[in-house]
Amino acid sequence: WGYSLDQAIRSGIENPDSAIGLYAGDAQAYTLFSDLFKKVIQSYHKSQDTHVSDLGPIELEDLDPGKEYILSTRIRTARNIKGIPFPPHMDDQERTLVEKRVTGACRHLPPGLAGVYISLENLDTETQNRLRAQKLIFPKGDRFMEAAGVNRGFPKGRGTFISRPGDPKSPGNPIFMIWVNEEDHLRIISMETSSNIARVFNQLARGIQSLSTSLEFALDPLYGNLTSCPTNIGTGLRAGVHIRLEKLDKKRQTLERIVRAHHLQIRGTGGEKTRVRKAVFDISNKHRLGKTERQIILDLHQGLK
Ligand code: ADP
Ligand code: CIR
Repeated sequence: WGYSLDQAIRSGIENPDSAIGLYAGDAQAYTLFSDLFKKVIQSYHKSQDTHVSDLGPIELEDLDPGKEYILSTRIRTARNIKGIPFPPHMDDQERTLVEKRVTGACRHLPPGLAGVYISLENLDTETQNRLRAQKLIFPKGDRFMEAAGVNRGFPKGRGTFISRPGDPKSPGNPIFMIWVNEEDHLRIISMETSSNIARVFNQLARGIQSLSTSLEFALDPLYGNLTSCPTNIGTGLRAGVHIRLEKLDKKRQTLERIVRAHHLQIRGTGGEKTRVRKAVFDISNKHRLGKTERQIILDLHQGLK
């Protein structure tokens, strides 16, 4: 589909401080440039296992019902629609097509997940700021995504499907949403202001299962779900919490040791490549391939505990 090796490595070339620096503009990139991709995948996911999925319901104790440490839980996965180039290589028409397909599929979501689609085009600044503060919409991507071509035409053809625009009365204020045409065609997200990881995961799994019956996703027999960034293949799952750790904030080496031992990763309070503010860490699983979704959630729960 005309996506070249030069394009695949451009973000890393332009940003020598990249952690990965490699992007796939379509599903074929994974096979055409497999010599390079398989090395990056092996080195990041530490796995040569074939992708296996388990989205069955999970039961787990709530780690911190009193919200002493854990402020919120967010679990997301990434999907791309089969037959359409991925965000680094898609054009305006393809973005509109993805929007149509996703909003069409959302009409078949189970009643608890039904909601509205908010296009990022023509949003006034005040609404934009409010939705961004609630983490419901996404900003234009950073310099890594810019160099990869993901930001072309932003905000045209981008938006968020939101299940319930923040009902402050429901426990944990659960939200189910889909970011459309951010770094992948779909980022399917479940979150709430609680540490009830099982509830957040079960809601996400219901959403994924429903969407999978209406949309055909780009899937590889070995690598599972294919994504723009090779760190997101497999389950595509990033399950994490915002956790305030004031004491460990002063003992970063100890925190990093614990996190590494449980195959977790630390991100900043505002997301990837941001700073940790007021000792609020984003702690989530690092590997997305080689373990089922269920195993990733159980390992996260154990590590946080
Ligand atoms: P992604 O998870 O999509 O790979 P980021 O790390 O940039 O990308 O996170 C996306 C957004 O989600 C950021 O605004 C980040 O602050 C927010 N976020 C991540 N984890 C949580 C959480 N547990 N609670 C609330 N917001 C979160
Ligand atoms: C980079 O290479 O730094 C960016 N493209 C992001 C890669 C994925 N994030 C990560 O490993 N933390």
